[in-house]
Amino acid sequence: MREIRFVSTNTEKFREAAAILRPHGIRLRWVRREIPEPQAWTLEEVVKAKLDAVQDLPGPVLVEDSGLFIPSLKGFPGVYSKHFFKLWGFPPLLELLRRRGRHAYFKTVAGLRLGRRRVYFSGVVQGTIARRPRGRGGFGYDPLFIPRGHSRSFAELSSEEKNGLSHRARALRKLGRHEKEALQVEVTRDEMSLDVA
Ligand code: ITT
Repeated sequence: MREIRFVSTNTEKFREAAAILRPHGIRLRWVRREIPEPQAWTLEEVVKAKLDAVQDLPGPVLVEDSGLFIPSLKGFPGVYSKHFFKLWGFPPLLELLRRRGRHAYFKTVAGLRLGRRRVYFSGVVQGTIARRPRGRGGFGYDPLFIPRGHSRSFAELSSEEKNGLSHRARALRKLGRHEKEALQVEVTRDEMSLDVA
């Protein structure tokens, strides 16, 4: 098992990420650290700033930033999802959406630092905003989000079901595949150098 440090303040996020990456042979070690998020227009910019802030940590380090984007609100709360949720919760969103389109998507951008190299992976899941919060599972905006092709919200799905189709899972599975390929290249290189030796 390969070990990667995962820096976040969010326990649920860590739990999901750990479960998603375990089948890829990656064990996440949680580093609970609050990283001030810069005012930015994109999740990518936030993730780059987060990686800049964890340079003191040794070994491979993973950070991610996620947001709920609602096109009829010009993408809001998007990159501001965290602050909006903390300050206001669901009511103003539901009020704003009374006469607007309810299409929404969740997006995750994950950034992995490997020595001096950085790699980024993103994942998106499309869906709609429920008329009222539904379900007790998950966290954050989960009770509001109904993934496309389903009738239940993320908070009404089991954690296995959410991890089967979530934005986070889509981003982190790409990372898992990338790491596996990178490892294969390393092994092949070692075998080649053994042949040559
Ligand atoms: P970090 O310390 O890792 O930044 P965080 O909870 O602040 O943890 P984000 O900034 O990525 O994480 O999250 C932005 C907001 O979106 C925040 O309110 C989360 O609760 C919410 N969120 C993130 N992922 C979610 C998910 O899978 N389901 C529901 N809400 C989610």
